[in-house]
Amino acid sequence: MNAPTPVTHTAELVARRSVGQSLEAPFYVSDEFFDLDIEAVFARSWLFVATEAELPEPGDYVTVTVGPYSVILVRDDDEEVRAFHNVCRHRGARILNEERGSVGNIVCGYHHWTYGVDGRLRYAESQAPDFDRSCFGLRSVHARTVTGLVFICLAERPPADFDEVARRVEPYIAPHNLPHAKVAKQIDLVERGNWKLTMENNRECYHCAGHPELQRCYFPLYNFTAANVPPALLPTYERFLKADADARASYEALGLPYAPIEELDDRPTGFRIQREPLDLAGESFTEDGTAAVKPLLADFPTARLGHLGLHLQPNAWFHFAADHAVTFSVIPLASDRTLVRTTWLVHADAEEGVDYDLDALTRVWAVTNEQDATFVARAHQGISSPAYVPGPYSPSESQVEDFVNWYITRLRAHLERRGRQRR
Ligand code: 3BY
Ligand code: FES
Ligand code: FE
Repeated sequence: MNAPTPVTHTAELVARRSVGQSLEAPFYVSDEFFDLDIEAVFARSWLFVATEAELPEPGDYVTVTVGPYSVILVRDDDEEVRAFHNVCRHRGARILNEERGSVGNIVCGYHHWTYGVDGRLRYAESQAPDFDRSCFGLRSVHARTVTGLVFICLAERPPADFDEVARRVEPYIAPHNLPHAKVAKQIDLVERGNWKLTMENNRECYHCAGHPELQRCYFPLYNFTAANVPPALLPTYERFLKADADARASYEALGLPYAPIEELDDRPTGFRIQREPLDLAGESFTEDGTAAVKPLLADFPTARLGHLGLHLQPNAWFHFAADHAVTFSVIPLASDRTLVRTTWLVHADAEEGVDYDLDALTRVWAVTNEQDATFVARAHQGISSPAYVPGPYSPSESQVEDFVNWYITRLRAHLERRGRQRR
């Protein structure tokens, strides 16, 4: 009989991680790493959690669960998006128990302590005369909006580099006019796999043959170069080069930023942004590449401007086309379960059934997500087998490696910090 597998401590697995290949199994399947990921990554990074279009009016709220945390995002009376811990300052009850809604005040259902949408405690019945309400406001969470996208950070001191990242991506995203968008559809998909498998899968197109619908409008060449493009895709690559040259000329003429910025692995808020052409009609993520929505969401004179792609560490990616935007937010639920929340945004004036057909708008990414969920589940199942050993990344998977390097750097920094605090 084989000797039982020795239990290896998380810190040792982090320390011995070898570059150029996928992580060892416990990173994906163990509860210890799930807890460490929440503590070291999700409780410390800026997280993309919602779009401003989900909270159009004062009092509108969305609750977000991140590991043991529950956070209320709410639009206050000054129309700012604020975030608070969803924990009553009386005896701790979770206050808002729906995923979203609209409130005048935030009222705890237990003993009815009543908070304003600014977090201040406004009313607490039958207290002693010297009770000071001003000491018991909701605990706030850092929240920021960047051109219509809502981010939170659970850390007391959030990573300082976010200002710079926001400043650099804003000129790319601003023309897409997200502050004038409405939500056309949101789909929550629970993938049966670890959140890192969801993110890794997003960072490569080595698997894109598994996306027949997406491949029609999206050049499945992500991170391939002339040297390693799959032979079957050579005609597509030729078409891409031509479309790319045309697209660049249009971007230049319109003054649209398009050059890739790629800083994925060595900063707390890793990001990558680039504007690129789409295939076929070149306008949108639809079967034939034509725009699915009129009026356009972006301030563009034509829809034929491809898409702007944004990748953010740790938990998001985005595709902005002329007629709509799609946002993807990834939230770990358990070591083997991950929420992928996809939101389609269209111009607030666009009327469903008149200006767009919801199925035509959402079909490509909805089926692509389902296909990706299958890949993620298969990866998780295979990695759960005792027979799994880490395997090598190919050149077109370099951004998977960037993601994993970024992740390991975050864990190492966290473990060092924890070690220093204990000494
Ligand atoms: O969502 C993305 O960014 C794409 C989709 C296919 C592969 N990935 C790079
Ligand atoms: Fe909220 Fe008592 S726990 S009012
Ligand atoms: Fe995919």
